[in-house]
Amino acid sequence: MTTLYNPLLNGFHPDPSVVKAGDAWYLATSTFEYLPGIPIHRSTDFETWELIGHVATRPGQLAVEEVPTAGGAWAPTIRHRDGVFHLVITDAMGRGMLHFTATDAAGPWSDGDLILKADGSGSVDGIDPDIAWDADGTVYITYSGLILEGAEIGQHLGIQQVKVDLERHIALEEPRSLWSGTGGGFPEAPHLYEVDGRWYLMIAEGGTERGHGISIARGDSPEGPFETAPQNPLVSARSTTRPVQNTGHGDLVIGPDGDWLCVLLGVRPRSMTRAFSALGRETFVTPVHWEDDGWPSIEPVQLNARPGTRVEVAFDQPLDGEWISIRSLPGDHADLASGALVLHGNGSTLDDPRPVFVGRRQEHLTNSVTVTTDASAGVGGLAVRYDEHFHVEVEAGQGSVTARAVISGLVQEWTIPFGGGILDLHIDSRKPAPTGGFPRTGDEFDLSVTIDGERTLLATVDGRFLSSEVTESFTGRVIGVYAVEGVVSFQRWIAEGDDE
Ligand code: 6LW
Repeated sequence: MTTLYNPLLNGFHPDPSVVKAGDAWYLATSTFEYLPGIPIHRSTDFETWELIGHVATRPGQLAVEEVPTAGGAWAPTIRHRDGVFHLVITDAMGRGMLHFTATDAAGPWSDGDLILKADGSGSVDGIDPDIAWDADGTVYITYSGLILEGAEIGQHLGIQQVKVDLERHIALEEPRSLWSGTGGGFPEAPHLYEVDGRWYLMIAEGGTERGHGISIARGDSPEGPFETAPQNPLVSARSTTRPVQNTGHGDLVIGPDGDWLCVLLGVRPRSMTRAFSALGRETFVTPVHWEDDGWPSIEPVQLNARPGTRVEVAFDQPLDGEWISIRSLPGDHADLASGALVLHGNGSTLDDPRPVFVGRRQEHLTNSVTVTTDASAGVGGLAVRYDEHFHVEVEAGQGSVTARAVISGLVQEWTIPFGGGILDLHIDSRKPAPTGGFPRTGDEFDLSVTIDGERTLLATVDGRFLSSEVTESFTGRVIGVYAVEGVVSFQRWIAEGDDE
């Protein structure tokens, strides 16, 4: 039973991979269409995690500018060898399967090299690459053989492996199929570990939803053959009422007290049997025990929510690394020269692939954000975004303030007149109002505005529509400011929330 806070990383941080280097642990997670991409968090106690940088901070490292919703940076593996950090990942529907290196996990990281098929005809075709070395220094890339493009898009070839020349970044053979689980759908997230002379192949199977789980097999060689563990799945929340669901996609590491730990993804759904996960897939941790028979057992994930937080930003400093933008870098949009955050609209709205938007992950299930805004010379506001098809916002400019809900093409607006000047925009995510019966949704949004000291509730919107179960997006809620036309300045951001 871990006494560590769980989630380890609040807000959408799926597909975690962890490595120990020196006296610290480093976590890498997925970022999909957002930039900067692939955050690296560091801890010396597995309790407090600090965002120390990102792998993808420069144009060209990932090609997410054009990726479809939830394409982009999927599922990294981070390892450390001979003083060098290695990170492999698939830039899904972008560049392909990539290998990045750095001597400092905080960066700068390399530009990223494509891992080519043996015939050099393009990227090895698959997701969730793992990188491992055997005693001879042979490099194994083991991955999930999901075809992402072409006529066979969506076909799944199971767990695949190639030996790779890491200098030339090319496979040395055609892909070989390995053990691919116990029959669950979507065998993915493979990781190889050599423990006491045996090679263990751990994977996720069952899909990243409620059927998700972790299974393991072992053999005498990194190439297999592998024998499946008798007690698979090692961990899964399927068919349970545990507060952390969808647990899977894990990576193993020896923790601070010398015991093994598994970091993995999970969600915290709320409501009734369907239940909705507003924050998306977060990073959790759970203890691992090696049994006498040489097989590991993994404990069910225990929820141990962190205390609430309050973030206040006056925009008089450079933006910290928690700010992210969509298929573009925050620096492409944020003008901080005046001591406020000024955004220059270009006609793009939140329905478009690259809006003028700068935001932060929603990290708490109950959350309030207020931003002080001057839209006298433009149109823009405060939004909660899941993706282009699912977002809610409070928008000011051109003589009015409008609350808007966009739900997969359905749009509803609530508008009041506004004479111009500075105003506060508010979006609160809160538990649903009691109905006397079972809850029918996970949360509700209150969309409000304060003008000349008077706060007005413009609309209340059901939060279920901005959840991973409804949107089918791999990400999670991101709350941010945006501009559509003209110049909009934001002077103060206050976000506070907790997980009560
Ligand atoms: C990731 C794969 C997965 O590559 O979804 O469902 C993909 N699990 O392991 C994106 O998170």
